[in-house]
Amino acid sequence: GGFSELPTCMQIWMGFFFSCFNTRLLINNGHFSQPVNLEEVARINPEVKAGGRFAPKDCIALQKVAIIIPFRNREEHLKYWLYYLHPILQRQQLDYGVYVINQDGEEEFNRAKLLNIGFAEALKEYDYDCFVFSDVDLIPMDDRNTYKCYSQPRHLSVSMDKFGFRLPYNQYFGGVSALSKEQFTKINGFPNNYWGWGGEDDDIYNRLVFKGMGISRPDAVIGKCRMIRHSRDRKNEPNPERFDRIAHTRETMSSDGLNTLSYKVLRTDKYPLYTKITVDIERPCLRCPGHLASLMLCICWFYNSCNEQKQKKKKKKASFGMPKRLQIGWTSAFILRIFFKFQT
Ligand SMILES: [Mn+2]
Repeated sequence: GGFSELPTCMQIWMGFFFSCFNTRLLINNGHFSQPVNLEEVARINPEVKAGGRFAPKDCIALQKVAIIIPFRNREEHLKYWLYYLHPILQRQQLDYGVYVINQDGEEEFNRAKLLNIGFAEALKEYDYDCFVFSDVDLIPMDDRNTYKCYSQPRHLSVSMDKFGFRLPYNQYFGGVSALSKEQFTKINGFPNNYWGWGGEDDDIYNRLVFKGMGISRPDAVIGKCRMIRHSRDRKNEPNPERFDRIAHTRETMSSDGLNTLSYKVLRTDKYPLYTKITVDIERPCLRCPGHLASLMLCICWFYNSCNEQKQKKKKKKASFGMPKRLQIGWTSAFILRIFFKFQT
């Protein structure tokens, strides 16, 4: 028989009962204290292919799911995530791939932009129709919380231990969420301009509402999950602009998102349990000293060339064709630029 004769996958609830029991047991007893050995995890998940790809063998999965994890310096959490999630996702009989999008450099963390990049990069590799966006430190506690897409955008991490197993507020869309390709493109993806902690999830929520969609959620029991405890990361301070930005989603969503996404892939690593894509996410930074100096340089150069033309008309020749004050400005900008280039 050919591939096309395979039946469609059905989730087997009896297996689910035992497995969710297992997962709960492991998480409750372990509390993320025992170190995880990834070679061991790969050994006990032999069906997972290079780059963290899996598809059920004896049936056709209902959806092709890319799991996107925004990432920087959280190797320990990633190990736990892979250890817990690979068995769950296989039991859920998904055709899936795991993409860890690693932000290069020392700029403020930009979760939403990394998620956009994950969407774009995953699609280059395979014809995914569903995208699950997950923080690296969130582990579901119930197998029935399926990492797939629904007719409405799905919020999966609805009762986190961190918030006393409740939703912190009704509009909350952070943690783990799932959007189909259509839902994602309909809202022009996620915002690219949220640097630092907070706000981007509320912006995404606004986008969905403005495009006439509602949020689907599992119930509070199925939606239970644990967050691995951690202190705030360096370079992920609360974003002071976030309240202002959230208030203007309606105006900004069409000009900030998938259609304005720009980044550079620095490297792609195919590990046995995941694909790691390291990206330069190109912060447009006019306030940075280096950029400020470049800007001054540009202005001075323009000034200079304009002046030169004037001088030519007057047929008068001054040194560099510009006034003394500008000469000083130009030179100091040049020195500044070199100084900051070497400093950073
Ligand atoms: Mn966290």
